[in-house]
Amino acid sequence: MPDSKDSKGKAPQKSSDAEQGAPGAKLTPEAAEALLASNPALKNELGGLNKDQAVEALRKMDISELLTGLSLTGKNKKDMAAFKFWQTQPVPHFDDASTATGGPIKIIDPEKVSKEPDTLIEGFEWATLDLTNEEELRELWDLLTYHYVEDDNAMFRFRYSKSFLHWALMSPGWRKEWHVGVRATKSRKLVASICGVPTEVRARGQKIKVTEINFLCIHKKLRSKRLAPVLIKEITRRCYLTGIYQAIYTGGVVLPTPVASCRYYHRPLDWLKLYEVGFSPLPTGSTKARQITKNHLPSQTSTPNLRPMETKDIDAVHDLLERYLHEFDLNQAFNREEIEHWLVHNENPQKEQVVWSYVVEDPETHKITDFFSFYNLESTVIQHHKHDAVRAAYLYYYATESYFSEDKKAFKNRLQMLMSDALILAKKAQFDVFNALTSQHNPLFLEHLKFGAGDGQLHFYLYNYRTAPVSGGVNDKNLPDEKKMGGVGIVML
Ligand code: MYA
Repeated sequence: MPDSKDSKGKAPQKSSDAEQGAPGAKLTPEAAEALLASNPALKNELGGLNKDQAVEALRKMDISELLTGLSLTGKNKKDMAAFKFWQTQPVPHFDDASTATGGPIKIIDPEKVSKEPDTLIEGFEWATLDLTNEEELRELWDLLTYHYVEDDNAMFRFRYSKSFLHWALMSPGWRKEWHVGVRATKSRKLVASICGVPTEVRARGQKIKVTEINFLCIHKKLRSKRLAPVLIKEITRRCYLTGIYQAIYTGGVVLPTPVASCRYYHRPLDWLKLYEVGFSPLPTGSTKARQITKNHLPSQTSTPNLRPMETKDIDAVHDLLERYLHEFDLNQAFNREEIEHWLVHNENPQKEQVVWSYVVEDPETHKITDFFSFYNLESTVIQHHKHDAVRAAYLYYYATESYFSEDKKAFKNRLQMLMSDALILAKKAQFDVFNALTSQHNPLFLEHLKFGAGDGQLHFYLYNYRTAPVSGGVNDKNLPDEKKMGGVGIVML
C-alpha cells in the first residue's frame, strides 16, 4: 500500500503548447519489446496480456500515449510525441536503447564546436554565475526556491539550502563556466539556470568522464518558450569546449531514453506532520494514533561502534565504498578528494549541515567495516497555515564489508540494522521523513523498515553514451525486488 502521497522526486512538468497534438510515431515490434523489457511499470499496466499481445497493444499506441502509460499514476502526462529537441540530440532512441553495444553515440570534433553561445530571445542574455560570491549564490537560491521542482499538485517545492548549493556545485574540479544562468537584460534578474559538475561514472565497467547536470530551472513566467533546449545546448557547448563529451542527469519526466528507472520510497519519521501537510495519507481503516505507533522508532541506535565519520576515515571509506560500488552496472567512481568533499561534514556555525555520514570502526583492528550517509533536502510546503517546510533526509551512499561475505543473509541483516540506525539518527537530527530509491541494495530493507511506496519514479539518463538498460531494483509490479538489484549504484542530488 502506498504510504505517501507524493514522490518528491524530480516531478514532471506541463507540456509546451507548441507540440500539442503532434502525431505520434508508431513503434517497431523490437522497439515495443525493448521498451517493455526496460519498464516494469509499463509492463504492469498491460497486466493480463501475454508478451505478444502486450507488444501489439504498445505498437497500436502512439508514443505520447505510451509515455503517459510509463507512470502508474499518469504523472508523466506530457505530450512528448515529437520530442522535437531530444530527437536532435545524441541520446538513444526508444527502439535502440537495449539492442546496441555500449559506447559514445557521437564523436565530437572539438574544432567544430562553436566558440559562441546561441543568441537568446530578445531581452535576455547569458550569464556565468560566480557562486563563490554570496550574492550570486543567493540569486540562484532565490530562483530555485520559487521556481524549481514541484509535485504534480503544487503542494511541495524543493528548497535546496545555500549550503547545499555550495556543496553540490563546488565539488572537486568544479568550473565556473558550468554554472550557467540567463538574466533579463534590463532588470539583471536571474531567470533561468542549468548547472554541471565534473565526475566519473562507470557504465558496465567502462569509466567515463562526465558532467553531472542539475538545477535546470526556468522562471515560471518564461515557461514553454523552448528556452530549456537552448540552456541544454549551451551547457553542452561549454562541456564540449573543455573536452567532456558525456553527461549524466536524472528527472521525473520520461525523455528519450532512461538508462534506469527507480521508484521513490518514504519512511515517515514525524508521521503526524507528514499527514498534516498532506504528504502521508491516513490509510483506510487506520487511525492517527495507530500510524504514529507504527512509525515509532527506538531512541538509541543498535549497531555497536557506530560513530560520525571524520577526516581520518577518508581512506578507509574510499576503499570500502569503491569496492562495493564496483559491483553495480552504473556507479560513481570516486577519488579521495571527492570522498572528502561529499561525505565529511566540517562543523561551521555559519553553514547549515548538508551531509551526515557514519562509520563503524572495529575496536580491535580499527578497521572501518561499514559506513552510511544521508543528506538534507527540504521542501517548501506551499501555502500551508501551520507548516512551511518538510525536512527530508535522503539516503546517500553506504557500504558494508558484510556484502563481501558468502553469507547473504548476514549481509541483509547487517544492512537492515545499519539503515534502521540511519532512520534513528535522522529522526534525532529533526528530519520529518527519510527518502530512498529502489537503487543500490535498498530492496533488502525498504519494506522491512516500513518505507512506503511513493508515486514517483526517478529516471537516470546518460548523454552521448549508450549502454543496455540497467535495472532500477523494481519488478513487474514496480515493487522493490531483491532479484533486480545490482543496477544503479549512483546517487544524484
Ligand atoms: S531535472 C529538473 C528539471 N527542473 C524542473 O523540473 C524545475 C521546474 N521546471 C522548469 O523549470 C521547466 O519546466 C523546465 C523545462 C526547465 C524543466 N530535462 O523550455 P521548454 C524538454 C530535459 O519549452 P519548459 C534537471 O535539472 C521537453 O521535453 N529536458 O519547456 C536535469 C521539451 O523538449 P522536446 C526537458 O517547461 C536536467 C523541451 O524541454 C526537461 O519551459 C537535465 C521544452 O522546452 C527536463 N527535466 O522548461 C537536462 N523538461 O521538444 C539535460 C522538459 O524534445 C542535460 N524538457 O520534448 C543533457 C546533458 C547536457 C550536457 C552534455 C555534456 C556533454
